Amino acid sequence: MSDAPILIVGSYLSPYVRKVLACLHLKGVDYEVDPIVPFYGNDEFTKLSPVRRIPVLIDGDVALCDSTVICEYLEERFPEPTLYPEGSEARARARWLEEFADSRMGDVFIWRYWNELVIKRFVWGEEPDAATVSEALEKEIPEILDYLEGELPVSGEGFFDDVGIADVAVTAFFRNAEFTGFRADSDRWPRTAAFVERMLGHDCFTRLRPFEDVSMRTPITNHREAIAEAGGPISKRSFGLQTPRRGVFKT
Ligand SMILES: N[C@@H](CCC(=O)N[C@@H](CS)C(=O)NCC(=O)O)C(=O)O
Repeated sequence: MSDAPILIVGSYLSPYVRKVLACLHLKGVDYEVDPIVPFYGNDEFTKLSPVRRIPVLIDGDVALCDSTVICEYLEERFPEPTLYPEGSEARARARWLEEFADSRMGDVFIWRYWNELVIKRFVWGEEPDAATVSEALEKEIPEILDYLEGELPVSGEGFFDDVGIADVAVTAFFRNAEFTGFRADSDRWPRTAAFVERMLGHDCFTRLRPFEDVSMRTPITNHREAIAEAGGPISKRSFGLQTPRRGVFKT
């Protein structure tokens, strides 16, 4: 196994990258980041990530795509502290909550809401579609929050005894929501609102905030320099280009 630090390829603004970086922090593992927005990936990036999605992990000769695959690899490579609760039933439930976050929250928070308000404007120079944004805000996001409210045990507490994969995977999407001005209403979803507030205040997320903030206010092609200047662990190696191209999923 190589001694070089683990490299994570992907922007600090991606909830899937955030999930992986938070897990690396929970495990106390050092890493470097190549903070590319996926649409700006070069041909080498396509070889690593055939669907041109971030995050990608490079650990010596190992290269992996998909945040779930990466977090499971991290769990096996660095078993302590574990990201999963004890017992097969609880572990299966944690995996389901992670899957719900990655798929349904990803579809709504990122591909419906964030895509309209941020990606369309800042990557492609297009205007958002107001109907898609209001459907996300009025119907799709509330349905997700109703579900989470029913799954969280008590106001402010996490899904299991210790902070782990389910808490991290779910919370990662609320940081993107925060950037667009959305917060869960604490009267309507008290458990979820308190959980998100507590989790976003956890070290594993707060340490990422300065680099996320810099990424939000800097033109995409200058992210790497701006984050390095803010003290981020930026890699020498980059898989980025100066111009975007559409990914496989045609957003
Ligand atoms: N299931 C994947 C989803 C990753 C994903 O959708 N990443 C987004 C960034 S937030 C991406 O790379 N999108 C580019 C595209 O789909 O073209 C994971 O868990 O890593």
